[in-house]
Amino acid sequence: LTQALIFDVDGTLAETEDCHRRAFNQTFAEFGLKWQWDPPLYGALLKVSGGKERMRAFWHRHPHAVPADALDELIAGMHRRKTEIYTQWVASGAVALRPGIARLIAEARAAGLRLAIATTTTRANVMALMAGTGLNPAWFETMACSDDAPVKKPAPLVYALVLSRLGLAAPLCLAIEDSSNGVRAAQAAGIPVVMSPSAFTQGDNPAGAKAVWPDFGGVSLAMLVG
Ligand code: XBP
Ligand code: MG
Repeated sequence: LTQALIFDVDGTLAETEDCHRRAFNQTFAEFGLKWQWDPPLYGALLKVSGGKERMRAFWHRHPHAVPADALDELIAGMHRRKTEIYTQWVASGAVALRPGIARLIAEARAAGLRLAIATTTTRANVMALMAGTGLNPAWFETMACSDDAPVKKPAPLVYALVLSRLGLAAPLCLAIEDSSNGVRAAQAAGIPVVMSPSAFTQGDNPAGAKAVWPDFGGVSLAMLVG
């Protein structure tokens, strides 16, 4: 019997990735770099989870733009600025929750299920998204973010951390994801997982997900945990 729902954030709670993409691009321009990520390129870069890791992966394709010994500091600075831009946008309502998410969270709370967050994004991004979409952070018993789990999805670390904080065995939880990286992370932690691909993860391999839906609008709590 499922006792806890563990939600991914980016792509699952909301279609945040285009906001991330535009925040990266604004940052690159402010830092005087000629990097610009259009949607198809960003879709490919999303295979690397984590903003800092994504920028580093891109640099490996275009190493001439920045000398290697300047890279760590540049990426750290750009990631701080990107987080500033992104949090400002989402806190002021730039993205809405995906269909069905607010209802499922309300139904789960009413049914006494425990709620948690497992994400490879920065904690400040999660707090800003919740502020901008009317989710109360207090509804979530624990939120494991990149700040706590530096080895990112598809590694299971962030999910293992949530399990230990909840004090629950993996089969008593259900993970809710939008991407192949997320499904693989949950599965590697032993947690049953369902998936609804987001705009940027339509082509992702759903292998390992016990159900796949186009969105959560038609998904009842009984379908999730029944
Ligand atoms: C989401 C991500 C995040 C965001 C950027 O993956 O990969 O990196 O794109 O956030 P998931 P940061 O939904 O699987 O958690 O810039 O804060 O890293
Ligand atoms: Mg996601």
